[in-house]
Amino acid sequence: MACLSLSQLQKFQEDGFLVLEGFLSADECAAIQQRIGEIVAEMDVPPHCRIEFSTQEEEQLQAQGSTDYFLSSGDKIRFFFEKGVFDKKGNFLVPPEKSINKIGHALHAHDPVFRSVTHSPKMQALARSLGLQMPVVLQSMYIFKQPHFGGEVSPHQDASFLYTEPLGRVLGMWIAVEDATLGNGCLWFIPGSHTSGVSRRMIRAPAGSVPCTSFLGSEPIRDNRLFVPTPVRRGTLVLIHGEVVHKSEQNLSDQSRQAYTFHLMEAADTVWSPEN
Ligand code: AKG
Repeated sequence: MACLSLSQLQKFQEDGFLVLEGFLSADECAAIQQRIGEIVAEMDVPPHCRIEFSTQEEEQLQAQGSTDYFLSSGDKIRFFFEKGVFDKKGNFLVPPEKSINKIGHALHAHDPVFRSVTHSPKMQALARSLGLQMPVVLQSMYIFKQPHFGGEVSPHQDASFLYTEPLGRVLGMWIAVEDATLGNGCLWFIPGSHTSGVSRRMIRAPAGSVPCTSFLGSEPIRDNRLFVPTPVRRGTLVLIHGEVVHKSEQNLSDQSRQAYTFHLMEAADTVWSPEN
């Protein structure tokens, strides 16, 4: 199952994404959720969420703190929150475990459960069958898509943030840890949208500059009718080409839609942009 058939490989090349049902068992998903519960129970709330701000200057400092926290999270396990879950003093307005948007970006490096999922023999077999020779893990995330208010992820291409030369070297492995449905914010794709480059690139500004990032180019307004919903059962792995356009909608249902995702890069003959 971890080895792709010729027709699966062709489908991935045509569409820019591929659904692999039953990649993880229910027990493997339950072990991931248990570990996430432990990590959340030990969570430290980041200082920029605790700052009480009243002037515009303080508000700016808080925004700066939150961007720094994000940009320096590549080798850490850090917590990112939904909007409106803290009061002005940084106290939770909802139970802490319901406040998190995602955890990133190095669960695969620091946590034994996520390390073993990311580097499992079946994941390695899958990477081999995709023809990867020197796969490196760029980042990992646990996405909560909380019931009732889990935020939308607007249409994007992953290579806008994980840019390489040449393009076509980045691959997302997205695993549904819970059922992902039309109601709770499943992924949507524009099939075949991975073949015409990237429309925008996020560029990191030199250290100390404000703002810390900017975009080259812009995300075009996409025709919503081109998006195809991809509801999947718990344990399904969705392969995501680095340039395929995808999104997910806000979760207004009463079911969460948790997912573990990480990105691989083929390192052979690839330049990872230092501006990422
Ligand atoms: C990604 O992993 O690139 C995504 O866009 C994930 C979006 C989601 O899980 O809702």
